[in-house]
Amino acid sequence: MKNNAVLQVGPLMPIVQDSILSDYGAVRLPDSVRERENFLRLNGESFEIAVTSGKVGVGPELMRALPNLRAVINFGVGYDTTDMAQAADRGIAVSNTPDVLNDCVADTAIALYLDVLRRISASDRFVRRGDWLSKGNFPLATKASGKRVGILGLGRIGRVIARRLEGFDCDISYHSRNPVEGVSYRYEASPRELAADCDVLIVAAAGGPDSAKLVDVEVLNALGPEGYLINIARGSVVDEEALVAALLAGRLAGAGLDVFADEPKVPEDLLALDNVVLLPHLGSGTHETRTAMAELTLANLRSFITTGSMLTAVQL
Ligand code: 8YV
Repeated sequence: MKNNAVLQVGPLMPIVQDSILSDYGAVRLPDSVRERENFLRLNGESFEIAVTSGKVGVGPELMRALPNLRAVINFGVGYDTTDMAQAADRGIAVSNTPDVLNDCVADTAIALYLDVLRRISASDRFVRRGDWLSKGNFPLATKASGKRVGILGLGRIGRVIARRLEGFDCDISYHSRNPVEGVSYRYEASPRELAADCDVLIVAAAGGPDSAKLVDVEVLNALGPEGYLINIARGSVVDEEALVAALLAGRLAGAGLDVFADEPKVPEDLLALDNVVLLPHLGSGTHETRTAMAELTLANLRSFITTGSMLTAVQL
């Protein structure tokens, strides 16, 4: 590998950033659009490897400006911000950080599930406002145990969520592109059928063009005014406008959202709703898991540089 062949795209955890700088002399892509254009015109040809995060990725234009790119090393399991079609066309390898975050993302889904149904955050606000003193008892919530839960996307994370929900005696169904072998959960043929047959719909499908707005107005209507939506996957999987409209009109009982269509922007209308729990995309955000993700990111980089292959390459 030549000098200056590793490009850092976007902010990374300090341990990743420090290590790619000290071990491989990585250069950081400027953040400002003008500086970036100039930088890429002068240096674009020298980079063979981009290290990035799921939040930023290597989009179509940047990828085109890196004609000798051979690998994208992605911090995060989701790689929907990277132009996978172009990567496949050009034979650019892409790695991600699967499995090490399953527990924490699944825990986040369960936290949202319990919070939205039992109204934990809303009741915390109730106590802080002094309403317990002035208004008396907090209104009754919805039982969380024993519910019918539909999981959209029974992949690595979806399966861990399902396992956790077994402990709550839930009746679990799912929809994925294909039925998953070796699971006892009920398969539903479409997102709409899944939504029609459950009390709580949990979105755990990967983002990207194939899953864009999979949860649309029809799916939300099928979930109905007694139904709850939880999304720990990507904002793009849900038609956010339709979701906000359904919540405002009472056509949905509530929602727990860790992800949004245009992060870090959250639709203004949601801020005033007490039946919605809003998290700042923290699914994998624990010291333990982020450290494991950082280690896997660096291991993929090391492996690509020394052997030409990655430990956890994405199938192109
Ligand atoms: C990360 C995530 O916060 O792994 C993912 O796909 O969404 C989160 O774990 C994010 O990707 C880090 O950039």
